[in-house]
Amino acid sequence: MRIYSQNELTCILKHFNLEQQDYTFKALHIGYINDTYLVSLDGRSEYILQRINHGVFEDVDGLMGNIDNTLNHLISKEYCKVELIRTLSDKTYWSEESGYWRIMTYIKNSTTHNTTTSPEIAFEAGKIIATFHALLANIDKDQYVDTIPDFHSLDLREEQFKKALSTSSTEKQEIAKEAILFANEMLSQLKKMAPKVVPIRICHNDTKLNNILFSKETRRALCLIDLDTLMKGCFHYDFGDAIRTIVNTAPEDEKDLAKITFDKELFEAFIQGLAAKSPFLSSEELKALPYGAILMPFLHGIRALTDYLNNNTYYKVSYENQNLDRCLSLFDFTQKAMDELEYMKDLITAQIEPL
Ligand code: GN1
Ligand code: MG
Repeated sequence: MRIYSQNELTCILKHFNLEQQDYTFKALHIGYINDTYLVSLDGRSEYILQRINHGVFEDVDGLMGNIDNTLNHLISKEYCKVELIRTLSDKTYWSEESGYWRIMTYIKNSTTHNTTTSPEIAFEAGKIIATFHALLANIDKDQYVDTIPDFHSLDLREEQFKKALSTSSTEKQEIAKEAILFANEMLSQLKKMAPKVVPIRICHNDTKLNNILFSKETRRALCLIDLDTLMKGCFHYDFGDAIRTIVNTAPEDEKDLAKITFDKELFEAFIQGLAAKSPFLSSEELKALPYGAILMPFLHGIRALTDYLNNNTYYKVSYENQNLDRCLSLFDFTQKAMDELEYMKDLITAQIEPL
């Protein structure tokens, strides 16, 4: 990540409709895609400034339109409002040679969790995801652009994986031998398991635990952040991304696979959080949830493996083999979720009422 100077960032802020003061900027090394800065005034955090990764998100205008439209619908006393600061010419982002920039309000006294062992946090996560989906249930889907077409398509990820296999070094393939074997086996299993009819919704499409803001005071979940992948999708995508980061108490790139867990207490708390809202999922969607809990860690694992084989061209990595470590850890959780398929089915049927 190229770190922009205080001066450069101050110049960018001048294009936005906010009081021009002596802000300070701190680079936050979060996420694998965008560059994020915390903007503070007199030691108080005020805004989040981001440089959008245009290599990954080609249609920035469409992406910002999706976010703007969604924020107008995420209004409820059970959901904390995040606002986009517009530019002086009333646009939702500023673009110049250095890239595409946007600013959002910072929610005071908020925090995120990379991992958790707390059933209370798992419950809150389930509840806020349910609230988010209930608020967006009747939104006009045609207004949305696909910010990354086929983002969670298994076929696309398989194709990219096969292409990477055909061009990568034999040395890398040897190092990743077991992961490649597992990927091929799971691809054929998941194809057989895929649900036939699942309704399309507007989904967040990246509901990992650290994309949920929590209040430091009340410990309640406040809202979802990182809205770049808001677009059409199936609820089981958002379910699976939450499960892979909540029910597994270890981080996504954990090297010690013995630490990867499928923690049933956390799973149950998350399900109870979903069930705490009035029913919003159809019976087809409920049936697809266990599949989502296996699909999503696998999809992220195969994407990380593909990027490892491609010499780390997509994700930012902090060390050479990070993508391989992420893959192995995500594949390990995939297998652990697979082993709990029947348990998940029974619990979901017992706890969540369909629409
Ligand atoms: C990427 O940069 P970040 O963490 O928001 C990725 C997600 C993954 C995530 C972690 C556009 O998101 O799909 O869940 O890494 N986003 C994109 O694995 O590829
Ligand atoms: Mg993201």
